[in-house]
Amino acid sequence: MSTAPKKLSKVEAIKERSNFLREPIATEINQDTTHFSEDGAQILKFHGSYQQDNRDNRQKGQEKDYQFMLRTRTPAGYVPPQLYLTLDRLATEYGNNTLRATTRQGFQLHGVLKKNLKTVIATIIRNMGSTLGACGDVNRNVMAPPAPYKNRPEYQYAWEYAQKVADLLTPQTGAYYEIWLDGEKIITAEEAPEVKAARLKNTNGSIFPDSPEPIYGTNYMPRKFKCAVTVPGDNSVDIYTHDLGLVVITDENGKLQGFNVLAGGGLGRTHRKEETFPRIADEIGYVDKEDIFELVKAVVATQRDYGNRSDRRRARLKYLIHDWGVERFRQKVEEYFGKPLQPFKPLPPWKYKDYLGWHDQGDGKLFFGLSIENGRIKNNGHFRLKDALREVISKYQLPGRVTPHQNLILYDIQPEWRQDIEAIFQQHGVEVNPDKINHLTRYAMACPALPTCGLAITESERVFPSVLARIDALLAKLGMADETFVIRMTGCPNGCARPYMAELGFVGESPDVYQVWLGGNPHQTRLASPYLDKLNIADLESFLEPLLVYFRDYKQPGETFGEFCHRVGFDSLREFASKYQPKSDDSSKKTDKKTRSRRHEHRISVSDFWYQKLKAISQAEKKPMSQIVAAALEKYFGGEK
Ligand code: SRM
Ligand code: SF4
Repeated sequence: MSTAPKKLSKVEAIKERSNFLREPIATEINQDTTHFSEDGAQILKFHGSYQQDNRDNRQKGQEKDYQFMLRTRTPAGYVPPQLYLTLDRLATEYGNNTLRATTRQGFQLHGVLKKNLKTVIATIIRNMGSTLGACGDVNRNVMAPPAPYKNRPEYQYAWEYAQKVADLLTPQTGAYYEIWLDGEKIITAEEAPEVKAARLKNTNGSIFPDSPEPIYGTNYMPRKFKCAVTVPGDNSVDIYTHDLGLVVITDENGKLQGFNVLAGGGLGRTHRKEETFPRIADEIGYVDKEDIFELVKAVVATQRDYGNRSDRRRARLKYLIHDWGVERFRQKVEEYFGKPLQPFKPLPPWKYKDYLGWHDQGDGKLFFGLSIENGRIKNNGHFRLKDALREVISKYQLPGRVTPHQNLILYDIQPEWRQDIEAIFQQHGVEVNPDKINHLTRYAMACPALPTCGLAITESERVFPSVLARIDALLAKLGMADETFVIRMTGCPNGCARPYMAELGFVGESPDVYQVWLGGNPHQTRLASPYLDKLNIADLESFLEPLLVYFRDYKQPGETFGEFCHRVGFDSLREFASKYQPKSDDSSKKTDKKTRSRRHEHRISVSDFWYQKLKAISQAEKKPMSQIVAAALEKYFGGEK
């Protein structure tokens, strides 16, 4: 068997020759071109920007309609008012006039031209923001529950440590400020001294002491790396999907003791490549609070030094843990950590929380969670969410927290402002009552996909509202209008809207065709499984109806759709579906007439005389009126259609 070292991937060489993320973008940004070279586009990611093109405008033989997406690095979703208002303005002046709240609590701005990139990034930095490390092979935005409870110390710790972990793992190269601010260094907040010290402390090779990048070294990480910090019981962050998950552990007086550690979650996969798969994180152990930065460094160093640098499809930490097993992984982490990890502490059950609507934040002020469909902040006809948010945030100077569910929480609101804030949203056609938001939409997410995402195979965000409306209509037809479950869609198998944790997940397979994943649960603690490889979205109703009827008729009290699918198993679902005969009484008895799908029906009017006649025949012959009309028309036209 050959033991020759595997060839490194192309991106490894690009990183190595970039001189710590400087070239070629430092040169190419000054060139009068519409886009960067391939090397430039790769390095640009580390600076928080993706080179994209508007795929709706692609034309054979013509240059692509190049544009750039910018992503903010906003630990725990924190967006001060100054930053929000800046992003809002930049989106209008230089972008596509929308902002997008992401599934990792950041904001994205789409449609920026290369010639404006420097202005846009510099303006973000000058207004309390950063895009450094929002993309690329480094630690990504660190997540934490967005709820601003001032009287619950564990939530404050989660925010504090999300920020500190983000600071610890921020790239240290001077490239960012050199390129975008011509060398001027602007820091919004000073780093905690313990973070600075930890970055320089070497335990058994955990850092490169002489490198400008002590934690990452010349080659950075083999792949993106994702962290979240949460509190016991709060799974608003989808804790099992992160490379590294930390759970704040406090004593009975609310004082921080330490952190439970999970590792090895991740969702990206590739169709027809069985060696790639979504995976949920394992419980690794517990560390005292004094040791938390050493632990983070030890996990990062393990992935940095042993992660796969040859095959980017298999380079995430989840594959290292899968291949090694948890025990071997823990031992390697302990080597860099310098001592054994303590046993994982017991935790209460996880709950998914969306924090929509009005809440007391515990210090006399309020916070307000606003639902944003697919995270897209825009103006569209009478619906003027972008204008409304700008007005509310600038009038009251409200800080915000983007949620992991593409929504936005505004906080530090005086109770007497509430009425006016609601009025502003209502005047702009924005619903403020979460109970009035469609129940499927409230818990659903879709990724951006077309036209901006270069990896999209199918539509996602653009078709999702109509897909949800069709499922809603089907539920109503089946007498299940109150049924709610978590539905997520992505335009490819990378899993950006975390569809593999949903109760019903759609994953783009080929144009108009989606893989269907079933069996996740409402609190996102279990991975779903692939149920169907190819569903043409046109067949959505005929595919779902048998599954929903089976669920309706055989579910246990309180059971949700995902839990039901998991309990009965896919064989049983398939058997039921194969024997299923749609019953006409499903539509007559249980249909909500207003929402029934009428895709193949048209209305005509008849005079009252004919209507009464039809009604009498219908009652006498016990046939629907439509059938009698159809028979009469058939006779009149002699069978031609
Ligand atoms: Fe993602 C790549 C959008 C969260 C897994 N993701 C992309 C790119 C940049 C496409 C590209 O590489 O050219 C997408 C840009 C689309 C566009 O036009 O805006 C993109 N990802 C997003 C966002 C905006 C989706 C959203 O609906 O909000 C999320 C931005 C988060 C942020 O603020 O940082 C986003 N991406 C995720 C998540 C969810 C999460 O992190 O909680 C995942 C699955 C979790 C995971 O990483 O395992 C995710 N994105 C990927 C992958 C697959 C990674 C893998 O391990 O295989 C890619 C492709 C890649 O990295 O090669 C990808
Ligand atoms: Fe693009 Fe795929 Fe992510 Fe959707 S899931 S944004 S299509 S990479």
